[in-house]
Order: sequence, then C-alpha cells, then structure tokens
Amino acid sequence: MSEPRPEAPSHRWYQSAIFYELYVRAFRDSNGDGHGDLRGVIEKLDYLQELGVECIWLPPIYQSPLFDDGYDISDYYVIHPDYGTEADFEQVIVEAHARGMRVITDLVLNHTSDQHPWFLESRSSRTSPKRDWYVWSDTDVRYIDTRIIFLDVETSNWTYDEATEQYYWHRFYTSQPDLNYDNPEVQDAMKAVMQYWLEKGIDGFRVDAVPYLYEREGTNCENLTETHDYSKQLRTMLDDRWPDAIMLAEANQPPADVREYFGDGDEFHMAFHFPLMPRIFMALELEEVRPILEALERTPAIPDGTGWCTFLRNHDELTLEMVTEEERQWMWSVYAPEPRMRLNLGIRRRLAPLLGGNPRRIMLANRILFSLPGSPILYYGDEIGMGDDIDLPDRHGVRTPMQWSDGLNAGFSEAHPADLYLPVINDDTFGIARVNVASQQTDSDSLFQQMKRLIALVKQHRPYLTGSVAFLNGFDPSVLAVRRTSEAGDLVALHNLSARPLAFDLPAPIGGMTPIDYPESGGRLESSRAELDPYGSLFFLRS
Ligand code: TEU
Repeated sequence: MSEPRPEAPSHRWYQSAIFYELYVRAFRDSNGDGHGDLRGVIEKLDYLQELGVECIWLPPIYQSPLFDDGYDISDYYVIHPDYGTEADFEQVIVEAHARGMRVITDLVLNHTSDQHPWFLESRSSRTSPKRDWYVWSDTDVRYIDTRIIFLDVETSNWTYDEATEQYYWHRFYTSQPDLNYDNPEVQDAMKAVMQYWLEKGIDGFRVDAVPYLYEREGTNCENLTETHDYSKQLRTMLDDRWPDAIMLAEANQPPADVREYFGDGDEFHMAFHFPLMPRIFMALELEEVRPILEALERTPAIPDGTGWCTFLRNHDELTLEMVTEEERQWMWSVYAPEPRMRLNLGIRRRLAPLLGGNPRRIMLANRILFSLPGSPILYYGDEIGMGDDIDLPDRHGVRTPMQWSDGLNAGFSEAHPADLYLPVINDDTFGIARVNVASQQTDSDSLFQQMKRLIALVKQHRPYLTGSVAFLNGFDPSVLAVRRTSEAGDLVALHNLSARPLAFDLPAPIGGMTPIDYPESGGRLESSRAELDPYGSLFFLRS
C-alpha cells in the first residue's frame, strides 16, 4: 500500500498575519526620560490590538552605543537601560500574547558593535583567543569585489586597526565589525543568543543583514552557500525546540537570490519582498500596473509553508539597491527631489510624504499590498499618516516619536521637549495638531480608521487570500486586476492607480462574482459597469 500522502502543510500563522514594525525608542516613553521604552509598549498594546496587529517586530533593544540605533550591539544578553529591564521585556511578551499578538525580535547576526567585549578582546592582540571571532587581514584588498552598502559614509569595507596593524572587515559602519562565521565558536555563540531569547517566549526573529555572513575570495560576499548552510542549522534548531517560532530574512537581494533563503522549506520561514516594494511606488507614480506585474513575474515560487513579508516602508531608507541605475535616478527625481532626501541608494522619507499626504493614495497603496500574496508589515506611524524630518541625520527623520495626541510631545513623553531622543514632527502638514492617534480614533473617516477597517476586511476574507495569484488582462493600463484563488474560492481586486475616474463594463468572469461591501474603497458597481474613483478599488468574491 502506498504511503498516505502527507497532509499539505496547513496554513501557518505567519503566512497571512498582519505584522507591525514597532521602534521601541519612538513608541511611548513611560518614565519621562525622553526615550520610548518597553513599559510604554505595554501601555499601547490595546491600541495595536484595536488596529488589528497580529505580530509585532521589535528592532534591536539590546545594550548598544546606538551609533546605528541599536544595530550595533555590545551585549546580546542585556536589554538597553533606556528600554527597561529583562522583566519588562518578559512582560511585553506576556501582555502581547494575552491579546493574541506575537512578538518577534531583531537578530543581528552579521556584526557587533566595536564596543562589544568580544571585539575589544579580539582587537587587543593578534594572539587574543577572540582574534578569529572577527575578520582580520594584513591588507585592505581582500574580497575586492564586495560593494559598500553605506556608500554615503564609508569608503571601504576595511578599517585599519593601529594597535595590531591589521584591517578588520565591516559591511556597514566602521563601528560594526563583521563576525567571522568561519569560526565555529561564533556560530555557536549566536545560536546561544537565539536560544536565550526563545526561552523567554518570543515568537521568532527578523534576521538582520543575513546575505553578508560569510566572505569568500572571487565573490561579492553575498548569498554564499555557507550562509544558507548556517541558516539551515538555525532553522533546524527552531524546528526541534520552538516549532511555532519563525525566522524572517532581511535579504535585500534580487528575486532569485531571495528565493534561496527559503531553501526547500527548511531555511527561512519568511523573507521581506524587497524586489516588489520600490515597484509599487514606481507604479503609483507612473499610474501604470506594469512595474508591479514585472516584479511579480520575476518572483519565483516559494516552498509550501513559507511566505513573503510585504511592505511599503520601514525604519531604513526606501531602498533602491534592487532597481536599475536609470530607474533609481527616475525614482529619486520624482520621490526625492531634494538631494538631502536621499541616503545611500535610497530615499529617507516616510510613506505619507512620499505619496503627497494623500490619504486616498496611501489607502490604495495599502489595498494593493494587502491584495497581493504575502503578510503585510506596517511601519509604526504610517497607519496615521506620520510625516518625516529630513533635517535630522541618517535615517532618524523616519524614526521620530509616535504622535499619540496634539498635547505635550505628542503624548509620547512627559519629559521636557529638549530631553526627547528626537523632536516630534511639528510642520503644518504632518505636525501633531493634524496627525495624531487620539483625533483619528474619534474620526470615522481618518486614515487610522480606514486602515483598521481594511485590516478587519482582510481578516474576514483571509481564506481567499492564502492561495495563488494571477493578474487579469484587458483593463485600462492603470487598473491592477488581481485574482487570488484558494480552496475557499476566488477573490478579485481591481485597483485604479490613476488620478482619473474610470468606468468600464466588467468582463464576464468577474460579472458573475459577488461584490464585497467596502464602500470607502472608492469603487462601485452600476448594473454590470464598474466605476472606480481616482485611486479607488473594487473587490469581488466567488465561493
Ligand atoms: O540593513 C541591512 C541592509 O542591507 C541595508 O542596506 C538595507 O538593505 C538598506 O538600509 C535598505 O533597507 C539592516 C538594518 O535594517 C539597518 O537598519 C542597519 O543599519 C543595517 O542592517 C546594519 O545592521
């Protein structure tokens, strides 16, 4: 008798969860010191539950000199005092779980802070037992084919260390020396870090900068086989002891390279869909669906049990690393007209300013994201249309205090305004008087309320959004017609990417479907004729 066919892997929680990137320093200051903290996160979990968030991602909250906002870790086992204590962190987990929300944290594998004791010991002498925990060289010409990521600041991936007269390797800031993953001690040390926090009850990790773990001569030192081999070791460790926990890869790479991080379903559970993200912005500016279709046509199939994490913006610059030079120059011209809006190969602006503060375009962008395959991840503050401050250095302008009210410090902190880690946004367009949670929670037409209703609608129709995707032809070039097909049936979304009202007869297959009641989406059906407002959408179902 043949073996019974194994059940198709059931739909896993992360394959359609609503994620939310919550920068702790920016979210809520509970003790009035001017920095957001973990007890402040607890204060605001009801807000996240109201929005419909199902999994919170916390960027690094560990001991750090904060030269890279915590992505330069000096102790993986200690919560940064600005954020609180380990007990506070454990309480965040308890309180989030009590509200049906999961929590993943940031795992910065690739490098540490140059103030980490491991590096201080490594650089202390060439014979230090920790020397080989980092990548040292007598010259700065090894791995010569490796690009520099932080182009605006660094001129080399090597920095000379006077004390021991050797160079050390760093793919990011010079204050972030890369760990040497050819050293089994390093491999084991980071596994121990993962186990420590998993035992605290976290639901997994967003794994930072994973393509860069290993270096090999004659390569670009990205996406190497050894990196995948080690990632699979981490996955095996999770599967053995924490089977419901996930690994989400930050692999800002071309589609075929990102695909490799899913392995055969035995590596990362999820990966950010970097190739799609800039093409949504291209399509919105061109008012043409082509860039989105091209991105998805280039998106390889991924194994059962894995999923994309789709996003519009995050705590970094809107990266243009994965578009052509010509596309990049055009994107900069339309979305970053002032050179200071640019950073490295990206744009350091938030979603609302990028879309002209137009709530209809912001909601369209989210409806498009939510109708495509993957689990959407919102960036804190984008749900209320927060602005940015390009006068602040690096990426700080998109990391300003969350705007809870129009009161002191936007309700973020009771500290003196001069003591805030960053100033609140207070310009005429996105300032706290016009953009804050409190006013939007009482205004049924606010962006917050529209996002909340969109998330509820997505959850209501989730069974239709877990299957395959196809794009329907025969529409205006500005109409993105997405068909999702699953065991539950078909869902069709029509999105008008243009500023023009559009009206057209529904083609037969859609004509027989049931329109979803979603009046604020900017579309309506008049007999069998579809009418889409500028930036409007229509949704249809067939069970
Ligand atoms: O970014 C890793 C990375 O590859 C960046 O180039 C990223 O692709 C770019 O900033 C656009 O998103 C991660 C973190 O997200 C970033 O905040 C850190 O500065 C960096 O690693 C170093 O830890």
